[in-house]
Amino acid sequence: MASILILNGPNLNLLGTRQPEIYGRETLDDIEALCRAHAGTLGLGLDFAQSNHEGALIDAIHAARGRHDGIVLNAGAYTHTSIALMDAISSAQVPTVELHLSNIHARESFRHRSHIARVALGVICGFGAQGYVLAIDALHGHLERRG
Ligand code: CA2
Repeated sequence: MASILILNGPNLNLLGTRQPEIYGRETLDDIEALCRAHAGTLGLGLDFAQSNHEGALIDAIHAARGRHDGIVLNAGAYTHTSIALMDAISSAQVPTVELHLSNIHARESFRHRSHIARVALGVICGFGAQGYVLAIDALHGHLERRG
């Protein structure tokens, strides 16, 4: 059974408590349940994690090599700043879909740049919690085609 890792970065543990107009009303637990239900329908194994610490996210990406077939990464604000996360993804060589709840291109200019996009399979943003489902589908399609 193929297995994927859904990895969430800083402050995403606060989802559902503030700024619902930007990030939606779902909590991260709601999103995990959505992802588990969807992965189940596709026959995919799934691990779901969140950390506020850049190093812990890097460790999780390294650990995904050999354990997971793909990663859905919402790196939060580290998306816009972290070359270390970008290097972790390219060295782990695990296909990674970059994901954001909000449309980062419709927001402040500092959110327009992504270091992750450079090494990602593709990028999904602006569809709220449903974006996680879209990202799982994208990764699943990629893994199926790759065989
Ligand atoms: O839209 C996304 O998913 C982001 O990755 C979310 C990050 C932001 O820095 C990125 O530019 C885009 C921020 C996550 C903060 O989440 C909060 C949730 C509720 C209350 C406060 C922050």
